Amino acid sequence: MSDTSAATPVPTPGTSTRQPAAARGAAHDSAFLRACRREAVPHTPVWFMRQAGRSLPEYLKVREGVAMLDSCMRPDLVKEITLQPVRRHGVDAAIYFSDIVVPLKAIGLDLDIKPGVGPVVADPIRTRADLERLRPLEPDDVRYITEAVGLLVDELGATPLIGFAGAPFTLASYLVEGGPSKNHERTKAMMYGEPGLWADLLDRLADITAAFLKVQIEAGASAVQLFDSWVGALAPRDYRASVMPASRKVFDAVAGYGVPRIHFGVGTGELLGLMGEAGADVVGVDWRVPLDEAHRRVGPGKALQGNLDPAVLFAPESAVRAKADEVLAAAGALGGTGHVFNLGHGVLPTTDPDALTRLVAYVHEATAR
Ligand code: 1CP
Repeated sequence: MSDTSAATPVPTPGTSTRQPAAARGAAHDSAFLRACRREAVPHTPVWFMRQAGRSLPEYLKVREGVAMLDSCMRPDLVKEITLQPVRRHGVDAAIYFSDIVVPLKAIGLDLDIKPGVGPVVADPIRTRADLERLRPLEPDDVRYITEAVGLLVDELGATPLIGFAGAPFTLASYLVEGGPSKNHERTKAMMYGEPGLWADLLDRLADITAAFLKVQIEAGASAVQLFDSWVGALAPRDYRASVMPASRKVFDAVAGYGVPRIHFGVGTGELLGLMGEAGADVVGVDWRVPLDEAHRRVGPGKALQGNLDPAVLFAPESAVRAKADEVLAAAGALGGTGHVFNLGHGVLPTTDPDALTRLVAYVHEATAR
């Protein structure tokens, strides 16, 4: 069900009166948004998950002495870090610099992002009483995001800005486990053992996630991506019964804005059809399933994003080009549009940034029409 009130966003008092839809207008005809809408494109658009951050020396420099979560709350830094890969690589879209745990921090949870580890939660969410700590997210909790998105949209002009959030399952995994997890034991124990509590947890996270995406869209983001990075740990039956309702709630909540909604996870070959069904306009595919097969699994009417193996960037340039050609050839199954070139997961931290720049130029050149 779509939230119809979402169609007429009300500017937050005290912020710019610029209409977000108008701000987005400059990017409307960009190759990226056209591909998401499956319209004809001048070339296949390219961006990279985790294009900002770790792999860039200029990122490491501006982050010196600033903790990860603190950097997410400083609009000046967010703007600079988001723009760095756009300037350097000439990618077709910017991804807003933040993290999937930012909305959880914003509602007051005691969590941190530990260098070399990832998000760590001081008191994990494991009981019904713990749910009370997951209060709704209000736009005022994340004013710095409204401000930073506004700064970015002004600066980016015709380059679209992608907003993002973590999906309920992936957020729940961090909250229940207390940090990164390989097997998601406690998360699955709750899902199978206390289905009522699990459903309520995911429902609260869906509301928080939807509110977080709305803030970014209302401030001017041109597209949104829902990262369900770890949902590939589930079988389709469990995904459909225990996760899809919450992810669908998020997609439905932002449907009224008309911005493309991208849905991404890792190891999700068996879930691709369901991830499309959850409400995505664009389905992100990791490197394990070729895009022609992914197209068959997702079905018509949806664009695909992906899917070069991030490790390929460590091979010589001729090999990178050959593997990029394979991705582009498989994307041919989509019929000439509806493909956003990306990696099958985030840029690995030790990737040579020049290899990324060369890849962008190569994809543009190879697909110029
Ligand atoms: O100090 C640092 O530089 C810490 C590294 C780092 C960075 C640069 C973290 C910690 N988060 C981020 C930024 C970030 N996180 C972005 C914006 C940058 C960009 O994409 O260009 C985005 C989109 C995310 C999203 C994110 N955070 C995801 C989903 C994406 C994915 O790769 O699957 C996940 C799972 C997280 C959690 C997280 N945050 C940071 C780390 C190291 C992790 C993963 C830890 C784990 O393995 O569980």
